[in-house]
Amino acid sequence: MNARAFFSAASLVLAACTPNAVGSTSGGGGGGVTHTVDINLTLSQPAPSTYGQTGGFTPAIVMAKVGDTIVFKNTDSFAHTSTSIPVAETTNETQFPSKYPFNNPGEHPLSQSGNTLSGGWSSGEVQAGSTSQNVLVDKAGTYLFGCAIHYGAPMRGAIVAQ
Ligand SMILES: [Cu+2]
Repeated sequence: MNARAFFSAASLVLAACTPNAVGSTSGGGGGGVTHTVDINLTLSQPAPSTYGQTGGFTPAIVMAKVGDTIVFKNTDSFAHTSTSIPVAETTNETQFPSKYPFNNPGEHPLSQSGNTLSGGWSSGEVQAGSTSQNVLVDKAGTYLFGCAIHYGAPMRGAIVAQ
């Protein structure tokens, strides 16, 4: 790695730790921390990950512990959702499905439902400037999610809970 590349990498790490940077972790005390995931299709460009292409969410991969809370904040200028992808839709449970995964019978991703990782959730439409319901990190595992409006963009992310 040359000096310039190293400096860029170091800057990214610093940005990730700055309280005002998009996406943040706060709280603590008795009940775990709150991870705020920024929703912004323009800001968060597609990027490769072990789960396939992510995009639209920052951080795209959230590392969390059981007892933590996840909230999704829309800093974009139009509506998005954060909607869990049913495990049955994924490939080996670790790859974003290529086909739209949110049209299963009884699923209404544009309405808010669920508040745990293991139970599945959808924020419903989160308007510009608004924040989703709290989603509890209730069980260890890998949870893939996406935006039900712009899944193909791609707008996809993952939560890894330990
Ligand atoms: Cu969207």
